[in-house]
Amino acid sequence: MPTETQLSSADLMRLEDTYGAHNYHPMPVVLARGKGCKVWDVEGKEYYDFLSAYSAVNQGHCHPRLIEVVKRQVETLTLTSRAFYSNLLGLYEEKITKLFGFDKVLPMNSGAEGVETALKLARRWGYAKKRIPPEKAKIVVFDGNFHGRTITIVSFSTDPSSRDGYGPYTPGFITVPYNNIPELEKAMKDAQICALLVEPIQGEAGVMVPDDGFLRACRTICDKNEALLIADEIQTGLSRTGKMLACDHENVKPDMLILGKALSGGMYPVSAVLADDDVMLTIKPGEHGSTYGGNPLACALAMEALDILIEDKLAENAERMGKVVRDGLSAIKSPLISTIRGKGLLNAIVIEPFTIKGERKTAWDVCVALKDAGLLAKPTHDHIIRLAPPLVITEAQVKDCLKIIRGVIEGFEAKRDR
Ligand code: IF1
Repeated sequence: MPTETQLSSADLMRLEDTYGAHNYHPMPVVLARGKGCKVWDVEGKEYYDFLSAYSAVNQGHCHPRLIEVVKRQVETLTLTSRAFYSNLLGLYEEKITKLFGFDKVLPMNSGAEGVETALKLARRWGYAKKRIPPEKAKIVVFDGNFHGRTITIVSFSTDPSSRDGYGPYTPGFITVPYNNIPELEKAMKDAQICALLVEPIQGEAGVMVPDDGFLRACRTICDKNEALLIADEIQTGLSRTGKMLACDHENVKPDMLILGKALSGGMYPVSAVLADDDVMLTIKPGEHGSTYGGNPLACALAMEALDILIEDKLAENAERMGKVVRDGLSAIKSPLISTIRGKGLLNAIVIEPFTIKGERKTAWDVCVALKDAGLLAKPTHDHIIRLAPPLVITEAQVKDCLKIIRGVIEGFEAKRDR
């Protein structure tokens, strides 16, 4: 049996295809190493990572400070379960609640678990505090949403590829068009609504940036209708959009804040739901939890990951470098790029479908060409390419990446059918 180092990318892709579930269609690249904004494949080819594991490695791949924390903690104490107290959980809880301005935090693992936790808290609050009749609580969500892949979460997805074939579905969700305040205003009047769940920018939908004032309007409408505003900042949070939270662009304070992904800097699944006592204490001991939730390794990592964001001023860098990215993309002036949008270092380009020798080309083909040119990105839907490098990227690296993108776009421009 060849050793790991002797297996080629092709060998390893074949292994995944033979022995792994086919629940993904990855780009044809096999990564073996990462550092900062760079990753290397099995053959040693170097790439810029412009996906950042969907904003989980905001601090950059294998950040030295996070490696140190893992090394130290993994030899000390990794998991106690919540049957016992641990020496790091209280310190982490104090740090994160003071940082984001909430009374308490409920620590979980994956983002989806964080979202499920927030949905449970919202319903509990609806019954305990808003006096919604039992089993009648409703939660408003937006079309185009992506909040994870559990059955309850896909129950309110409007994306057939996420939702179809998983029924029967969890009831109690109302969908309104994203970025549509009049429709939201109407829907929220229902007295049985306990909460509104919103992504400040819809990542998976294609980096859909709502109008200025949209989040502020969500806040106002929730206040007017005695409903909780839940912000899913799993992808937009933790400096990605140029502020610590995307909600900060409009000075909006949600009633519940959900974090994940970069909360551990790409080292380990760590998520969190933050809320004030009025909401958080509606769940009593033994009524919710998770084996790994708030474990010492997760706490140590999350505290360091938050410090890195602040001390390395990654939100400020994301703001500055995001402008360089969008200006550079606008300067490419190709009919292949119909739209450029985003905030901070969460950006996307929309590719106009085109043909070469009569063969239809999509964003996937552009991403394969970008890969061959040394930049990794992945399309969301057929025609949108998300561009989200680690927030540690330098201006020189951004300029380097813009050159790569320009070269690929101009290459297709020269070959496409007129
Ligand atoms: C996959 C998408 C992005 C999220 C928001 C909750 C979660 C996510 C706003 C759930 C997770 C991930 C899931 C991952 C790919 C990626 C993704 F393409 F699926 F939709 F980023 F846009 N809220 N997003 O973005 O967090 O349970 O995954 O930790 O499923 O392939 P999770």
